[in-house]
Amino acid sequence: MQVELVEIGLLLVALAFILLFGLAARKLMKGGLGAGQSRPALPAPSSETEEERLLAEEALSAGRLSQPSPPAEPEPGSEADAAAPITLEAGLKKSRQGFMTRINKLLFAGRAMDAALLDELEEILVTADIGVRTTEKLLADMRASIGRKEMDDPGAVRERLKAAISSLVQVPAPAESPHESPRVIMVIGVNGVGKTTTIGKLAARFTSEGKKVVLAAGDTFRAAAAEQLEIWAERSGSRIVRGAENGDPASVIFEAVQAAKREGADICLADTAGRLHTKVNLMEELKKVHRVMGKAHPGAPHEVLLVLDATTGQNAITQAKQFKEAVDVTSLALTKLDGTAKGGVVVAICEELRIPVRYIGIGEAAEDLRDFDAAAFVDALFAETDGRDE
Ligand SMILES: Nc1nc2c(ncn2[C@@H]2O[C@H](COP(=O)(O)OP(=O)(O)OP(=O)(O)O)[C@@H](O)[C@H]2O)c(=O)[nH]1
Ligand SMILES: [Mg+2]
Repeated sequence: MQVELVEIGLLLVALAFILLFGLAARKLMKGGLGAGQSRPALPAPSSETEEERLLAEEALSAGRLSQPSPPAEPEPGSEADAAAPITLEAGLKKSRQGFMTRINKLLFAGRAMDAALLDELEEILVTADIGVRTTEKLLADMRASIGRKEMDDPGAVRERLKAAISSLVQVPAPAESPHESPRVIMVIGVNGVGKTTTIGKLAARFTSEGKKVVLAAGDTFRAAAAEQLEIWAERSGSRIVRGAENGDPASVIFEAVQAAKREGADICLADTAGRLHTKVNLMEELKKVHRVMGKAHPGAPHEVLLVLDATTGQNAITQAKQFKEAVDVTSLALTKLDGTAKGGVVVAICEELRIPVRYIGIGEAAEDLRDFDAAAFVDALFAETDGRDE
């Protein structure tokens, strides 16, 4: 009896084994994987039917579907959307919220366009860093151009204000004088305004246009400064010329301009240490750097780009005036406009300094440096966002 039970047990084990073996063999024949094997995950099944898939395969092999379909537009607010370059309208959101929203509320409140309302308008413009002088000029321009009937139409007053601001921010840039390559651009400004970042962004732009760029690490004051520039050089594929820490900035820049010349570069961007516009000795050093560049390459620097931080408001104007006394500032870059509600400072800068704003910074990434286009800037400032700014 015991022997019989053992025989039945063995028989059952053998049957189970045969069954398992059969199942495994079937799976293998269908293309399944054996133990220990791995294979990349298969694409998720699409919703297409077998017939549609065959038709698509046929079309592909016939060359009819050779172009991949364009990537879908990112969902607003999605991760992919966040990676997209910021638009000018988005970059100026804080300024719109800061003063355009207030202006709209004032103009469209159904009040009479009387002296009291104009006083309030004046106050909003002054606090948006347009400044007292520029605001007075703006309002005078508006009053001179607006008709009596238009005065009662808030939409018309808004348009007049937009036109008056537009005409103030148009500062024509002088034509570039012809010169031998490389074009040397000296970048100056007080501490932390965004000089090195602006150079990095410009280097990225120029190299993407196929230009050969040399960066001069003229900020020998801080070791981290050259390292920061080195990162931008790597990122943009530019060459960098560095000197010793605490070395003479003029000699590093001289060497860089000569290297750029020797190597047939198109552009040489020279970084300088941040300096307070009130420090006489530092402004003297800037004059020396400027002179030395001309010795390395006649006509250099071809452009002196003063970087101003928009968040510093009216102080930016004082800085510009003092830098201009030391060296001939030819153009301005206005950074961090994305971080201020007082973008009105652009209007004051254009009106008071009459130096062309060439670039504006609306973020920290390489693509967040934009050419300053007066019309596009005013359009973005006055953009009607249907409550999106609220
Ligand atoms: N949000 C924003 N940040 C900016 C912009 N431009 C520069 N920055 C940031 O401002 C900070 C200072 O920038 P830097 O380029 O180091 O300034 P710098 O003028 O070279 O500073 P120093 O060399 O110390 O005088 C960095 O954190 C930058 O990322 C801009 O347009 N928008
Ligand atoms: Mg710097």
